[in-house]
Amino acid sequence: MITTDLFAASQPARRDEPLCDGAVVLRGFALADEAPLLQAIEAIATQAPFRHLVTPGGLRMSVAMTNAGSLGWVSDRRGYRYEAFDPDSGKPWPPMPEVFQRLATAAASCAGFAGFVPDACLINRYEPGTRLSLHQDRDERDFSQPIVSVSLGIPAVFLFGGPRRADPVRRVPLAHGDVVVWGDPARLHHHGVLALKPNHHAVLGDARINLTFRRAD
Ligand code: MD3
Ligand code: FE
Repeated sequence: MITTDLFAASQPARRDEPLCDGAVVLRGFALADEAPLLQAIEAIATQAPFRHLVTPGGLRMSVAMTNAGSLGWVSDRRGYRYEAFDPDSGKPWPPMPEVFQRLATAAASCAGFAGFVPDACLINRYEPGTRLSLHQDRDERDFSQPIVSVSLGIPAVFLFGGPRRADPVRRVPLAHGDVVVWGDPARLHHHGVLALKPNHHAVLGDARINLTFRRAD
């Protein structure tokens, strides 16, 4: 069919990798928006600097975090929750940039979750040696809403388990520009990130930045 051939000739090949029912890796999906994404992250970090949160148990997280959107994820001795105000400044979190929102909605739609409108973007910054131990994301109101993650900078090995903590864990390498959509029934699967190896990225330096888009409220 002519229209199919023209489309194939004009678009870079999409290599979507389903991980399981509900979860799909969209390789390189964010590359087209690289420059505006990085510019937006820089602007957010100027208003709401990356910081190391403390877990309810009193441990300093090795991942540095900030947020954009009407709600931001925070952790302290009192617990994990979403807050409308940055506890460090008392000001609202920086608004969700348009390029963030558009990318998250488009990725979710590619994965079969039409109409996803995130109200929170948690921004995680990793350096070599930083890890994120196995956990579930359950501070959001509606688990039928997916989470969209965007990886930027140096590569990481993502750990993807199952609904129970003891379920076997797969290792999924994630590179600059990769986007993953995690929806029902993978939404409550355990996941984490292995300690990053020493590495360098031409644009981001010795760092990985991960955006996770959520519908918190
Ligand atoms: C699978 N972040 O912020 S993103 C987190 O790379 C978090 O910074 C990791 O886990 C990172 O909570 C992984 C991928 C991710 C996010 C949410 C999920 C995977 C998920 C929710 C359910 C299942
Ligand atoms: Fe998570």
